[in-house]
Amino acid sequence: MNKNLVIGAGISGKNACRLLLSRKQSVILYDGDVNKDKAALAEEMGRDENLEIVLGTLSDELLSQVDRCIVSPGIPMDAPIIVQVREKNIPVWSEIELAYSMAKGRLIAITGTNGKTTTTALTGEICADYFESVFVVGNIGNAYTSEVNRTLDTSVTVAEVSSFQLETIHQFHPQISAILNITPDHLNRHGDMDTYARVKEDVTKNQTRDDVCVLNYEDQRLREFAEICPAHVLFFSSKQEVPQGAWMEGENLWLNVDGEKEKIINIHELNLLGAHNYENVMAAVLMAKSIGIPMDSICRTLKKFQAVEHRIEFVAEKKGVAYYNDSKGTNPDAAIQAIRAMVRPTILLGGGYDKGGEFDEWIQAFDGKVKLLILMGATAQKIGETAKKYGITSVAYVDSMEEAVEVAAGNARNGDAVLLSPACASWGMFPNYEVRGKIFKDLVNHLDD
Ligand code: UMA
Repeated sequence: MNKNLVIGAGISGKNACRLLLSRKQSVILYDGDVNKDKAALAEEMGRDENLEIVLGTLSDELLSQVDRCIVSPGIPMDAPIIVQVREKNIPVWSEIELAYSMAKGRLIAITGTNGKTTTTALTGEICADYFESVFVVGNIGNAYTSEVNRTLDTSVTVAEVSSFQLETIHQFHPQISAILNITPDHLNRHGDMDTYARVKEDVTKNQTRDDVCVLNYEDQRLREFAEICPAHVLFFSSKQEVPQGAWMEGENLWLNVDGEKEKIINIHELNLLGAHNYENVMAAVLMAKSIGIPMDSICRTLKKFQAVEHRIEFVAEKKGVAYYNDSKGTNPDAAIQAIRAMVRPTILLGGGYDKGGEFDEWIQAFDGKVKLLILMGATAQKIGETAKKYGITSVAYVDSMEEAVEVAAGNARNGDAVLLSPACASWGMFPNYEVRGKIFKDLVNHLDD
């Protein structure tokens, strides 16, 4: 009895496992992939006597020894192993719930469909420039459980949390939360928009009036959610002044949290492009102010902060063609922001894993800028059909990133841009969007100057 079952031997599962073993708890590490190397995995986990590794099928006998299940975010709630666990009434905890239950210090949790990674990285950097002990964790690629043993009572942890991670939280309680926006994504996992939105809103479920929640005023759903949000709400808006929060007016960002209007910064002092990024900056400033960081310190960090990798990232100029990597554009809404940020005629590389979404709005946002659409992956045909509906006929279908870059380079002329912004997840062709982006960058960097 009293064993933990950790499901998924990826970044989250392995770190959850290490954390539990460091606390002398017994763990069964389970992974559905029977092709994983069990011996190598055991070696990697330090051959602990409290650890048992199971691949493929988990026997009822082993399951009867389990009293808590820690689930990796990539495992859907209808996966057979989760059904098996739930039938036995074993509580299912998200990896971030486990981390939260053991971590010390204060927590900032950032969610939303797009902009999470940039906002988390920026908030983390603002905090790190002011506080002694700061950790940046979560969906950004650094499992929360990997840092728990280093947290102190004085620590501030800044977590990027996805809807997958929020699905199985229980006591998870950030002092400051942010929901940046909610647009369709991951509908194949969550079913419908309402369920997806509710999961995101759950980041606030244990918050009280003593806590802060930062919300996007321009998102109708979030503006309505503010009425029932249990935390004290601060808004940000790229369009209009808000009574409590931050907003953009002309070229300046403004703040009003204590009844005093205060200028944050002129947008030209930032190294980030586009209205969506100014929203991310405002959200980060509101969170930083709420945790007690003075404006002069916040502004120093804002002025030096650079865009994160894979998010409208400039790669290189080759033969007068500018190449951009937006591999993190894993849904239409994120990809819309990227195409809007382009000022040159653009060859656009898109397509990937099929999450069940629609591509109409993305294609409508092309605004005559896309001179060639190069498509790959499971969604290629669906995107191609949608493009045809809107009169876009300059479409090429390719089977690999190598071919995509070759076709792009062959068709690009001096003054054009080539943008990888797939509007789809990478799964099916790549293990994750980072690998997809790195392969793209590598291919671009090898093109002739
Ligand atoms: N597996 C099973 N059964 C299944 C599915 C997967 O056993 O039904 C196993 C796989 O064989 C693999 C392991 O589970 O060994 C992978 O687990 P995982 O998919 O949860 O991935 P991790 O490596 O733990 O990474 C996760 C996040 N991945 C996902 O949510 C899909 C990472 O976010 C995150 O950085 C990491 O935890 C640390 O917190 C990535 C992501 O794509 C960036 N996130 C999505 C997004 O941003 O859109 C939500």
